[in-house]
Amino acid sequence: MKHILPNLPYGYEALEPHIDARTMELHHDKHHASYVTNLNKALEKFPQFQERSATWLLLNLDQVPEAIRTTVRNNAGGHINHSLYWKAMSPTGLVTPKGALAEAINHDFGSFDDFRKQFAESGAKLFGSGWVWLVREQSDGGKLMIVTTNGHDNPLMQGLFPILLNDVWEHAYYLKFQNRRLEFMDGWWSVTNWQEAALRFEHAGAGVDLQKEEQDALALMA
Ligand code: MN3
Repeated sequence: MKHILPNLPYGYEALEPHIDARTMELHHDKHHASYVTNLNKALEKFPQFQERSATWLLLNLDQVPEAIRTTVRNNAGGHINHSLYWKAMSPTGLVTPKGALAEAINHDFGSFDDFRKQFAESGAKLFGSGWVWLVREQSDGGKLMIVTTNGHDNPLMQGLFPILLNDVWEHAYYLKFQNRRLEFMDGWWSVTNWQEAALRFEHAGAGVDLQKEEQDALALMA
């Protein structure tokens, strides 16, 4: 079984002017595609791992042969995170979250504005390449938190379930915004897919075991 590059759920130009078409094209067709290619290539010599999902590989790196462990970490992570990322954006999304997710954001951050401020600050402070996430703790009544990860690590590696993510690697914004990461992040709220975030929030319930977590993650990516 080979890992497959998912199609973008909208056109390259769909998120203009907040994300330009050329950036989307390169980001999906070159960057994400290369993570898929590199992951498949790394697994060529290890057929016993070819049936494993990218999520399983990322969460069981200690079982992955040392010769390909770093490559798998970077590229399985890159594949998973970008698959989530395309779905975390929409040209026609809600501008603000609704329902249970909105209530949880108000409860755990004080207000939606405070959440956005903290999210932006975390993204701005992250040194180098990485991701900023809204996550939910996997405990009963799990609290929402903002975390960042370096490279292509995913919060599931810390037992935190991803609700929403923004890519703050320079390749996500450099063509249009150059060094102005905050400006990119600010415009990104206009294309945030709060419907998808709400769906993931519903799935991030209490006491979820990793196997089910993986199935949920894969189902949401399908
Ligand atoms: Mn990226």
